[in-house]
Amino acid sequence: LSTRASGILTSLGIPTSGEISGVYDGQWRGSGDLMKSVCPTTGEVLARVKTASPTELHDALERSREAYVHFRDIPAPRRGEIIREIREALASKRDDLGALISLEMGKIRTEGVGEVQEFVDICDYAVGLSRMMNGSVVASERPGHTILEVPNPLGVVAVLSAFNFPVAVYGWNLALSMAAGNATIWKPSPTTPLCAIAVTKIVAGVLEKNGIPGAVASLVTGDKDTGVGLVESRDVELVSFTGSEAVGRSVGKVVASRFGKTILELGGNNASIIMPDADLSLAVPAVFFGAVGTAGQRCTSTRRLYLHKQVAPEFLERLQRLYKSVKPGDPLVDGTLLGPLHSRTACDTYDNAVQYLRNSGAEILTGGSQYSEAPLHLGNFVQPTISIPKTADPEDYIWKTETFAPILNVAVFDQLEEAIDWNNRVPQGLSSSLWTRDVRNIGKWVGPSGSDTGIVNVNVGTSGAEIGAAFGGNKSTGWGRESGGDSWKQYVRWSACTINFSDKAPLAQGVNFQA
Ligand code: UN1
Repeated sequence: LSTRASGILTSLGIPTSGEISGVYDGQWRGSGDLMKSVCPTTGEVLARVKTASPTELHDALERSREAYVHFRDIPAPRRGEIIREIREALASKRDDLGALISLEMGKIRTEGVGEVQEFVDICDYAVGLSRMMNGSVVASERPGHTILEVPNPLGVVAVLSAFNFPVAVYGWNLALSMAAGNATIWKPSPTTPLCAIAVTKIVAGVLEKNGIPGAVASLVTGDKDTGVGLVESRDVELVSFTGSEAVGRSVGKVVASRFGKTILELGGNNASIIMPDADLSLAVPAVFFGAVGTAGQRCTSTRRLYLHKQVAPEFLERLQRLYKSVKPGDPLVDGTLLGPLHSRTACDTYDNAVQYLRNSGAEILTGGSQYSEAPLHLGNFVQPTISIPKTADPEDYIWKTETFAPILNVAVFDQLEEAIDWNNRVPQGLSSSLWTRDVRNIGKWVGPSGSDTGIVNVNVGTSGAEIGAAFGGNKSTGWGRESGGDSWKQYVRWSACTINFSDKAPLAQGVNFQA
């Protein structure tokens, strides 16, 4: 192992040789297939991880159920205290864990550290929530009656997370799920097992110290079969899935067929719209970050840019200047803005998308190929690309397809209504952003005839949401919300309790049923 990699692993208590256990439910083990963690920057094999065998998955689910039964009776503010300790433990490892994210996933260091910060933030939020998950008292129509709406713990929550946010998205789910009194079982992306192991070690340390069963936060690394096992299990009340639309569709169906609950965070195909009165000194860098940040591998990445015809030439000129200044490199080196794509497959997807653009007559303004010079040839480096497709028709394949790579497609519009129509006429509905200083445009954009996405920004890019608001999308992005807002309400079971404190037992609606 390179010294760079072994330093990071050691700082997080991960062995630097041999096979690493990728299953935790109070005890570490793993006797299933071996899974490799590969560094996307250098191609170095970072570790071999022992995944969950079918029996181990089954056992982990059983331990999770037992842990839930224990945990649900602990008062929520006490659960909050444990979350606060997890927050402290994560914060003390912020830099090391951030570096591991850069090493294994490929995002640049400041974004890796930012992801840990996002986990810390949601823990803070959940600590507060642990004293505020309020039900309500409803006025009854019957004398001497009271109706309570009571949130109770739900059960076992499975989190199936993606490679692009290997830490934060689990954090959103774990923090709320714990505050709500559930046990959580995590199946991370098969290509980022080390991030999951490092996080689970930190969380497990706090649970063990508090005498809480470790299976309150279980980990089962594995491939598709492990995911299917969780999704099909009747012992899992809620499945929170982040990933592709194709897989999400099947997760949604399977869980619905057993009457389980889902949160689905699937594809994004996010647009920024630039009005003639936009402040370009803010809008250009924001689009640059939205499209090139994380090498275009956020669900919220900017993939479509709609420019008003009055500003289009200047905007593109300024944007291209930023694109040309970007140097690809090791994401762990300070100052690098462009790391690798996460996998070789992603490079192929990028190549195919660029080829399709070329074949269909698009103009490639900048980018369009992989970086092949040493040492970049060892990793999955591709040039951020701006293209002007031949058609602006949102129903065209180019516009309605999410490509998980730094490719930005541009079209020019005349009227805001037209741009909003283009924004909305794709299958996905995660994030969108309008750049203007005119309040009338803002009113339209955020209102009933405005953007139909789950995240609707003004003078803020499509990506980089804070944890305080609910995160999620509409249409083929799936349904459900994570992180802030009312998201916690999905992690509990609601009971409507009508209580009769009186000496009479009247029926609702004045129904008379006397024999
Ligand atoms: C994702 O890409 O799945 O809003 C999550 C953002 C981040 C989270 C993205 N806070 O870009």
